[in-house]
Amino acid sequence: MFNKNRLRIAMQNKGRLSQDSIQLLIQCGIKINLKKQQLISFSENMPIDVMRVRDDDIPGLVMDKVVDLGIVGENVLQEEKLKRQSRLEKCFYTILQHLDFGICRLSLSIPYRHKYIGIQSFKNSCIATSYPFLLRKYFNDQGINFKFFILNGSVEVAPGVGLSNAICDLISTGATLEENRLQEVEVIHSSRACLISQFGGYVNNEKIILINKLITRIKGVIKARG
Ligand code: PRT
Ligand code: ZN
Repeated sequence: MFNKNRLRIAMQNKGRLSQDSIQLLIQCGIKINLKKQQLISFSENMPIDVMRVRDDDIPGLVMDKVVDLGIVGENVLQEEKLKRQSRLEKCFYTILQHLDFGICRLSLSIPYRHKYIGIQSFKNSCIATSYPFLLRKYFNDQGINFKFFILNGSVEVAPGVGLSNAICDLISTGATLEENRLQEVEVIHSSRACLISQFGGYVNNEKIILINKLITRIKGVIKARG
Protein backbone atom coordinates (compact mmCIF):
# COMPACT_ATOMS: atom_id res chain seq x y z
CA MET A 1 0.00 0.00 0.00
CA PHE A 2 1.04 3.59 -0.68
CA ASN A 3 1.93 5.74 2.31
CA LYS A 4 0.38 9.18 1.74
CA ASN A 5 3.31 10.96 3.35
CA ARG A 6 5.73 9.60 0.78
CA LEU A 7 6.09 11.15 -2.66
CA ARG A 8 4.45 8.95 -5.31
CA ILE A 9 5.86 8.95 -8.82
CA ALA A 10 4.30 7.09 -11.78
CA MET A 11 6.48 6.04 -14.68
CA GLN A 12 6.28 3.67 -17.64
CA ASN A 13 6.70 0.02 -16.79
CA LYS A 14 7.84 -1.45 -20.12
CA GLY A 15 8.59 0.66 -23.16
CA ARG A 16 10.60 3.45 -24.66
CA LEU A 17 10.52 5.73 -21.61
CA SER A 18 11.07 3.16 -18.86
CA GLN A 19 14.87 2.85 -18.87
CA ASP A 20 15.42 6.61 -19.24
CA SER A 21 12.95 7.33 -16.44
CA ILE A 22 14.63 4.86 -14.06
CA GLN A 23 18.07 6.17 -15.03
CA LEU A 24 16.97 9.73 -14.27
CA LEU A 25 15.86 8.81 -10.76
CA ILE A 26 19.10 6.89 -10.14
CA GLN A 27 21.18 9.84 -11.37
CA CYS A 28 19.20 12.06 -8.99
CA GLY A 29 20.55 9.92 -6.15
CA ILE A 30 17.34 8.00 -5.46
CA LYS A 31 18.16 4.44 -4.44
CA ILE A 32 15.38 2.18 -5.57
CA ASN A 33 15.16 -1.56 -5.90
CA LEU A 34 12.88 -2.10 -8.89
CA LYS A 35 11.52 -5.62 -9.18
CA LYS A 36 10.13 -6.66 -12.58
CA GLN A 37 6.76 -7.95 -11.45
CA GLN A 38 6.21 -5.33 -8.77
CA LEU A 39 3.75 -2.47 -9.44
CA ILE A 40 5.07 -0.34 -6.59
CA SER A 41 8.70 0.00 -5.47
CA PHE A 42 10.04 1.92 -2.49
CA SER A 43 13.14 4.06 -2.26
CA GLU A 44 15.53 3.10 0.51
CA ASN A 45 17.11 6.51 1.01
CA MET A 46 14.29 9.00 0.30
CA PRO A 47 10.53 9.07 1.09
CA ILE A 48 9.69 8.24 -2.53
CA ASP A 49 7.57 5.40 -3.99
CA VAL A 50 7.54 4.52 -7.67
CA MET A 51 4.50 3.10 -9.46
CA ARG A 52 5.21 1.49 -12.83
CA VAL A 53 2.29 1.38 -15.27
CA ARG A 54 1.40 1.75 -18.96
CA ASP A 55 2.28 5.22 -20.22
CA ASP A 56 -1.36 5.91 -21.22
CA ASP A 57 -2.44 5.63 -17.57
CA ILE A 58 0.10 8.13 -16.21
CA PRO A 59 -1.67 11.46 -16.97
CA GLY A 60 -4.92 10.16 -15.45
CA LEU A 61 -3.18 8.90 -12.32
CA VAL A 62 -1.72 12.39 -11.81
CA MET A 63 -4.94 14.27 -12.71
CA ASP A 64 -6.97 12.02 -10.40
CA LYS A 65 -4.39 12.56 -7.61
CA VAL A 66 -3.55 8.89 -7.23
CA VAL A 67 0.13 9.83 -7.57
CA ASP A 68 1.94 13.13 -6.97
CA LEU A 69 4.19 13.10 -10.03
CA GLY A 70 4.42 11.34 -13.37
CA ILE A 71 6.99 10.95 -16.13
CA VAL A 72 5.25 10.77 -19.50
CA GLY A 73 5.48 11.91 -23.12
CA GLU A 74 3.76 15.20 -23.93
CA ASN A 75 1.94 13.39 -26.76
CA VAL A 76 0.17 11.08 -24.29
CA LEU A 77 -0.45 13.96 -21.88
CA GLN A 78 -2.04 16.19 -24.54
CA GLU A 79 -4.16 13.35 -25.91
CA GLU A 80 -5.51 12.59 -22.41
CA LYS A 81 -6.14 16.30 -21.80
CA LEU A 82 -8.17 16.67 -25.01
CA LYS A 83 -10.05 13.44 -24.27
CA ARG A 84 -10.99 14.63 -20.77
CA GLN A 85 -11.94 18.10 -22.01
CA SER A 86 -14.25 16.56 -24.62
CA ARG A 87 -16.01 14.66 -21.81
CA LEU A 88 -16.03 17.68 -19.47
CA GLU A 89 -13.90 15.69 -16.99
CA LYS A 90 -11.32 17.33 -14.72
CA CYS A 91 -7.80 17.57 -16.14
CA PHE A 92 -5.65 19.66 -13.84
CA TYR A 93 -1.90 19.22 -14.01
CA THR A 94 1.33 21.21 -14.25
CA ILE A 95 4.38 20.42 -16.36
CA LEU A 96 7.19 20.85 -13.82
CA GLN A 97 10.10 20.01 -16.11
CA HIS A 98 10.70 19.06 -19.72
CA LEU A 99 13.14 16.15 -19.91
CA ASP A 100 15.91 15.25 -22.35
CA PHE A 101 14.53 11.96 -23.65
CA GLY A 102 11.51 10.55 -25.48
CA ILE A 103 11.98 13.14 -28.18
CA CYS A 104 9.67 12.60 -31.14
CA ARG A 105 7.00 14.26 -33.25
CA LEU A 106 3.44 13.37 -34.17
CA SER A 107 3.21 13.78 -37.92
CA LEU A 108 0.97 13.21 -40.90
CA SER A 109 2.50 10.92 -43.52
CA ILE A 110 1.32 9.76 -46.93
CA PRO A 111 2.55 7.12 -49.41
CA TYR A 112 5.67 8.04 -51.43
CA ARG A 113 3.74 7.65 -54.65
CA HIS A 114 1.30 10.45 -53.76
CA LYS A 115 2.31 14.00 -54.55
CA TYR A 116 1.69 16.33 -51.60
CA ILE A 117 0.00 19.57 -52.54
CA GLY A 118 -0.68 20.96 -49.07
CA ILE A 119 -3.00 20.40 -46.15
CA GLN A 120 -6.11 20.53 -48.38
CA SER A 121 -5.04 17.12 -49.77
CA PHE A 122 -6.39 15.61 -46.55
CA LYS A 123 -9.93 16.85 -47.21
CA ASN A 124 -12.31 13.88 -46.74
CA SER A 125 -9.41 11.44 -46.58
CA CYS A 126 -9.15 8.61 -44.06
CA ILE A 127 -6.26 8.79 -41.58
CA ALA A 128 -5.11 5.94 -39.32
CA THR A 129 -3.89 7.01 -35.87
CA SER A 130 -3.56 6.18 -32.18
CA TYR A 131 -4.07 9.90 -31.40
CA PRO A 132 -7.64 10.76 -32.54
CA PHE A 133 -8.04 13.77 -30.23
CA LEU A 134 -4.80 15.52 -31.24
CA LEU A 135 -5.59 14.77 -34.89
CA ARG A 136 -9.15 16.08 -34.64
CA LYS A 137 -7.99 19.29 -32.96
CA TYR A 138 -5.42 19.87 -35.69
CA PHE A 139 -7.95 19.52 -38.51
CA ASN A 140 -10.74 21.35 -36.68
CA ASP A 141 -8.37 24.31 -36.23
CA GLN A 142 -7.74 24.24 -40.00
CA GLY A 143 -11.42 23.76 -40.83
CA ILE A 144 -10.78 20.56 -42.80
CA ASN A 145 -13.15 17.57 -42.77
CA PHE A 146 -11.54 14.14 -42.52
CA LYS A 147 -12.23 10.62 -41.30
CA PHE A 148 -10.09 8.67 -38.88
CA PHE A 149 -9.43 5.06 -38.13
CA ILE A 150 -8.04 4.15 -34.71
CA LEU A 151 -5.16 1.66 -34.58
CA ASN A 152 -3.21 1.16 -31.36
CA GLY A 153 -0.19 -0.39 -33.05
CA SER A 154 1.37 -0.90 -36.50
CA VAL A 155 -0.27 2.31 -37.73
CA GLU A 156 2.31 2.57 -40.51
CA VAL A 157 0.96 -0.48 -42.33
CA ALA A 158 -2.55 1.00 -42.74
CA PRO A 159 -2.13 2.75 -46.14
CA GLY A 160 -0.34 -0.27 -47.64
CA VAL A 161 -3.22 -2.61 -46.81
CA GLY A 162 -5.89 -0.14 -47.91
CA LEU A 163 -7.18 0.80 -44.44
CA SER A 164 -6.40 4.49 -44.83
CA ASN A 165 -5.03 7.14 -47.20
CA ALA A 166 -2.58 8.51 -44.65
CA ILE A 167 -1.32 8.04 -41.10
CA CYS A 168 -0.80 10.29 -38.10
CA ASP A 169 1.88 8.64 -35.94
CA LEU A 170 4.98 9.29 -33.86
CA ILE A 171 8.33 9.57 -35.62
CA SER A 172 11.82 9.72 -34.18
CA THR A 173 14.40 8.54 -36.75
CA GLY A 174 12.03 8.17 -39.73
CA ALA A 175 13.23 4.60 -40.39
CA THR A 176 9.75 3.07 -39.90
CA LEU A 177 8.24 5.46 -42.44
CA GLU A 178 10.95 4.63 -44.93
CA GLU A 179 10.41 0.89 -44.49
CA ASN A 180 6.74 1.40 -45.26
CA ARG A 181 7.33 3.75 -48.20
CA LEU A 182 5.70 6.71 -46.49
CA GLN A 183 6.71 10.39 -46.52
CA GLU A 184 6.23 12.80 -43.62
CA VAL A 185 4.34 15.90 -44.79
CA GLU A 186 3.11 17.80 -41.69
CA VAL A 187 4.22 17.84 -38.04
CA ILE A 188 1.17 18.30 -35.85
CA HIS A 189 2.78 18.03 -32.40
CA SER A 190 6.38 18.01 -31.10
CA SER A 191 6.93 15.95 -27.99
CA ARG A 192 9.40 14.91 -25.31
CA ALA A 193 9.09 13.27 -21.92
CA CYS A 194 8.15 15.57 -19.06
CA LEU A 195 7.68 15.52 -15.31
CA ILE A 196 4.13 16.43 -14.37
CA SER A 197 2.41 17.07 -11.06
CA GLN A 198 -1.06 17.48 -9.68
CA PHE A 199 -2.35 21.00 -10.09
CA GLY A 200 -1.79 22.90 -6.81
CA GLY A 201 -3.59 21.53 -3.77
CA TYR A 202 -0.49 20.40 -1.91
CA VAL A 203 -1.21 20.46 1.80
CA ASN A 204 1.94 18.60 2.69
CA ASN A 205 4.80 21.06 2.94
CA GLU A 206 7.42 18.32 3.18
CA LYS A 207 6.29 17.01 -0.20
CA ILE A 208 6.71 20.46 -1.75
CA ILE A 209 10.26 20.65 -0.37
CA LEU A 210 11.03 17.18 -1.73
CA ILE A 211 9.54 18.01 -5.16
CA ASN A 212 11.64 21.18 -5.36
CA LYS A 213 14.75 19.20 -4.36
CA LEU A 214 13.96 16.63 -7.06
CA ILE A 215 13.48 19.30 -9.73
CA THR A 216 16.81 20.92 -8.79
CA ARG A 217 18.54 17.55 -9.10
CA ILE A 218 16.82 16.76 -12.42
CA LYS A 219 17.91 20.12 -13.82
CA GLY A 220 21.47 19.36 -12.68
CA VAL A 221 21.42 15.90 -14.29
CA ILE A 222 20.10 17.28 -17.60
CA LYS A 223 22.71 20.04 -17.59
CA ALA A 224 25.54 17.60 -16.84
CA ARG A 225 24.41 15.30 -19.67
CA GLY A 226 24.57 18.33 -21.98
O1 PRT B 1 2.82 -0.36 -23.15
P1 PRT B 1 2.72 1.14 -23.09
O2 PRT B 1 1.32 1.65 -23.39
O3 PRT B 1 3.29 1.69 -21.82
O4 PRT B 1 3.72 1.67 -24.23
P2 PRT B 1 3.43 2.14 -25.72
O5 PRT B 1 3.65 0.98 -26.61
O6 PRT B 1 2.14 2.89 -25.83
O7 PRT B 1 4.54 3.26 -25.91
P3 PRT B 1 6.07 3.17 -26.32
O8 PRT B 1 6.86 2.49 -25.26
O9 PRT B 1 6.24 2.69 -27.73
O10 PRT B 1 6.42 4.74 -26.34
C1 PRT B 1 6.34 5.50 -25.15
C2 PRT B 1 6.58 6.95 -25.49
O11 PRT B 1 7.87 7.10 -26.09
C3 PRT B 1 5.64 7.58 -26.53
O12 PRT B 1 4.37 7.92 -26.00
C4 PRT B 1 6.45 8.80 -26.93
O13 PRT B 1 6.28 9.83 -25.99
C5 PRT B 1 7.91 8.29 -26.86
N1 PRT B 1 8.49 7.99 -28.20
C6 PRT B 1 9.63 8.56 -28.68
C7 PRT B 1 8.04 7.14 -29.14
C8 PRT B 1 8.93 7.21 -30.22
N2 PRT B 1 9.92 8.09 -29.90
C9 PRT B 1 8.70 6.39 -31.37
N3 PRT B 1 9.48 6.46 -32.33
N4 PRT B 1 6.97 6.31 -29.16
C10 PRT B 1 6.78 5.52 -30.25
N5 PRT B 1 7.60 5.54 -31.34
C11 PRT B 1 7.25 4.56 -32.43
C12 PRT B 1 6.27 5.11 -33.46
O14 PRT B 1 4.94 4.93 -33.02
C13 PRT B 1 6.60 4.27 -34.70
O15 PRT B 1 5.99 3.01 -34.64
O16 PRT B 1 8.41 4.20 -33.16
C14 PRT B 1 8.10 4.09 -34.56
C15 PRT B 1 8.82 5.16 -35.33
O17 PRT B 1 10.15 5.27 -34.94
P4 PRT B 1 11.26 5.70 -36.00
O18 PRT B 1 12.52 5.82 -35.22
O19 PRT B 1 11.35 4.59 -37.01
O20 PRT B 1 10.85 7.01 -36.62
ZN1 ZN C 1 0.89 3.40 -24.42
